[in-house]
Amino acid sequence: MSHYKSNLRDVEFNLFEVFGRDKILGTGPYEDLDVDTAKEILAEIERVCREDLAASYEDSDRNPPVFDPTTHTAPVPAAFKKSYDTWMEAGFWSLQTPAAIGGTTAPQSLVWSSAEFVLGANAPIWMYGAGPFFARVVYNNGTDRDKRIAEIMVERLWGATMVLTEPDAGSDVGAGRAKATLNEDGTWNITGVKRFITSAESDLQENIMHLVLARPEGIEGVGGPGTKGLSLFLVPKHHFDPETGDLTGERNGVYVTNVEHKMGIKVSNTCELTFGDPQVGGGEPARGWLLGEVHNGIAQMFDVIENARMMVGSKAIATLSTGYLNALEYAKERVQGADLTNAAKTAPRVTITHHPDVRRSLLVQKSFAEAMRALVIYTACWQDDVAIAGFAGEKNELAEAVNDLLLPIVKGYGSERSWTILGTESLQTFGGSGFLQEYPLEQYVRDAKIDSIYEGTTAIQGQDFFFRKIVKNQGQALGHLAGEIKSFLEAEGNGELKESRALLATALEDVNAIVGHMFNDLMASQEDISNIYKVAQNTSRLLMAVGDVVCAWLLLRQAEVALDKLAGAAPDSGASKDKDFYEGKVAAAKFFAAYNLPKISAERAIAEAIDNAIMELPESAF
Ligand code: ST9
Ligand code: FAD
Repeated sequence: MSHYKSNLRDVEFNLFEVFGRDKILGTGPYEDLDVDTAKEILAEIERVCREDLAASYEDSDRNPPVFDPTTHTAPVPAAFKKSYDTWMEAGFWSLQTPAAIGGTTAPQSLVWSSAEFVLGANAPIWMYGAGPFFARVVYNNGTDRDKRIAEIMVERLWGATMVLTEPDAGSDVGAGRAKATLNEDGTWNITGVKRFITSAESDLQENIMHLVLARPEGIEGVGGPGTKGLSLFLVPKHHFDPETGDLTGERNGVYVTNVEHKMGIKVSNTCELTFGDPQVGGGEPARGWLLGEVHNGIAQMFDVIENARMMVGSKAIATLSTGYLNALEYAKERVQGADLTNAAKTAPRVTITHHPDVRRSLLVQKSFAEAMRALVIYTACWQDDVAIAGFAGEKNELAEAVNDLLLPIVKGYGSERSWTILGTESLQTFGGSGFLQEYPLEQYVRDAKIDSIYEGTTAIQGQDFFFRKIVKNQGQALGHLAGEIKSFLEAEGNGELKESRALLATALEDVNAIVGHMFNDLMASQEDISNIYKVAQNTSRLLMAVGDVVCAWLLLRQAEVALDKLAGAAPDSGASKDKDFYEGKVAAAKFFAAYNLPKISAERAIAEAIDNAIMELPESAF
């Protein structure tokens, strides 16, 4: 039986009943895709994930790859390889690969909806299989030479990596010391040691293309300090014929010199990668090409990072959803204790779903999982708008900015809420059994913890959210989002949601006040720079508070749709068939608003009372 429990019904509800994706299919860039085909794609991906990809999830954890330092290899377990091959042969990777290099044009809302199934069933398959997605960045930023390399990466389904981190350069990417020197033939030699590089070694592909940030040396005007002095190089594991893609048989001097032993996602090789060390491998130089022949590495790498941040948030949220559905199944079967209303010693024992605290816990899980699924798909809808404008030869700056604003919420808020709730609620629902390897929960918790760390820790997401996505953007995207929520509140809604809407209105006011307070502290830092510490004490708080508000709003939007369906008001009402589903939607929205939104007033009070006491405390007093 599969560990993976999906929620295809809710994915379709979001796409076609809430966010109106049917309206963009059959037109513009998506002319060749209709609703029925989109639904078939979703259903088939869901099946493959539940049956084939999930099959190796547990085995990959119990029998992780073993690094051989003599050969610099770390082959993956056979069961995982089988799942990986099934996924790549199914060809759905093409949905996120440009048509110009062998992909298919599909809306990002469909891509990220289906990604949930892969990321929930066996996320490392998505990561090892991301080569064609990386090819998109190579293609979009590349010269003709690079565009051909991108084609080869897709044709031959090579692996690819993003190579930023070094022992002394984690969050602070700009501290990276790896160097690049120009050769006479226009290629570059890379030297240095990178660490924590995902998918840098396996036996899954014939070649791996590393996208490496390094600092050019000896060229005037480039290679200065910080992130802006970094350039992006394409560095293959094996050299190849740039016309045909055939391997030349020559090894490039980039070797994996360690694979980390980790808490979770053990099958996803996390590698130390050594470039151009004469003592390592055959001592060959590590040769590569400068992407696009321009020194614009950090901006190019952010094309990868933005996509990977969306992926990491989606991975966490997908794990919470399957965690919840496993917990729900268990709770419906586990008999323990009597109903609280029957105090007799001989009272019949009931399933734990009869206990108020278990119901509370299940609704915490359901409401967050469904709210954050909506958050992912809503964000992807803005990406659809960006693509639709691009197809028409235009630029939709608002859609770009709102997508940018939402990304740290998907990544930072999504991962924090998911990993916490998986531990405190989903695993907890199983009691002692949750602690056992017999059930998938303990692996889910271990596998999801990384999501709040890599691709920028939550602290980094909070700073990105406030300083870049709000201040640098002059509040335009946030203003637009707040405006959408306000319009929702002002529109005549279903009376049943009156109290929830009132809670949302107060919470929106509270986050506006937190933002205002942070702006004041920021202004005050021009007079006294230490005020910037106050701002930075509130950045993660703001990220989480806005996440709660957006999620509450999305759930209430869903509840409005559900109430319409239940009342049979909408012409295509499926009320009787889906009664439980829609009632669950209304209940989740009301619950989320009642249990979370009042806390934002307390967060506001905390934010407004921030002083610099913690910064003045001597380190020795900690
Ligand atoms: C990692 C990998 O952790 C984990 C999992 C890997 C799985 C891989 C496989 C799957 C992924 C598939 C991906 C496929 C890709 C395909 C795509 C297409 C479909 N947004 O503020 P400044 C830029 S990897 C955009 O001064 P500092 C911008 O150019 C390791 N751009 O920063 C800016 O210039 P300007 C992950 C942004 O103080 C420039 O950077 N590591 C953004 O110099 C400088 O900005 C991390 O994530 C943004 N949000 O540096 C590091 N932000 O302003 C975390 C910056 O002129 N640390 N830029 O526009 C940070 O993010 C830091 O804030 C910092 C600070 C390094 C940016
Ligand atoms: P640090 O940056 O040292 O952070 C330590 C703590 O300090 C954190 O809590 C952090 O939030 C906090 N902190 C640091 N700076 C600040 C600040 N300015 N303000 C507030 N708080 C701060 N990297 C790649 O390049 N490619 C990969 O494929 C890749 N895959 C990974 C896979 C795994 C399993 C792991 C564990 C890591 C991977 N990484 C990868 C690296 C990952 O992106 C970094 O670990 C992450 O960005 C944090 O860097 P760090 O570990 O050096 O922690």
